[in-house]
Amino acid sequence: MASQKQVAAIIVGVLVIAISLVVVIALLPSGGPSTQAPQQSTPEQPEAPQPSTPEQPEAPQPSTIRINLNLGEVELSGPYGFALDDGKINSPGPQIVVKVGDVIIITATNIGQLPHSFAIAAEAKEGADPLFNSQIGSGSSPVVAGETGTVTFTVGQAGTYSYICQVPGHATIFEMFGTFLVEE
Ligand SMILES: [Cu+2]
Repeated sequence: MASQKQVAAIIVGVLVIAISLVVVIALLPSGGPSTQAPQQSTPEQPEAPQPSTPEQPEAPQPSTIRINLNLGEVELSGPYGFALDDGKINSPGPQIVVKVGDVIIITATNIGQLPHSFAIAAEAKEGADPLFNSQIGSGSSPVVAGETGTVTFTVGQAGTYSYICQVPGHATIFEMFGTFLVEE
């Protein structure tokens, strides 16, 4: 009788230990996924700013540059030149610096008395070909006194160019030009 009770007690003890082990084992894997859950959320957090940071450097690359340029004469007998914003007409005109790929919007107002124009060329010489579709007016159809013209263009190649007035003699005899620098 006593040995049967001992056997029963051992069986109960073994069962209790076995159940305890099952419970412990069941809890251990459940603790595993619970620690994995925050691991999955932390990789998501660095991923979120990563797509936004590549977008930020892309934005400034094609920036839009607005330039207000005045055309006119230093004196009516010459020289002729340009001014940025509401500055004084200078000859040669002020240096303009942009970057490759910039969308350049130039608004040119003739504040002088003679007709003038604007164009970018390889150099300031008579009859120079306008580059990049950058013309405002032309030698044969200039911007007359008091009028305003606008052009939008992009320069695809870095370099040192000239901006000129295409009215015959203005870029050469009357030094109506300036440096147009396009940086990488
Ligand atoms: Cu001119």
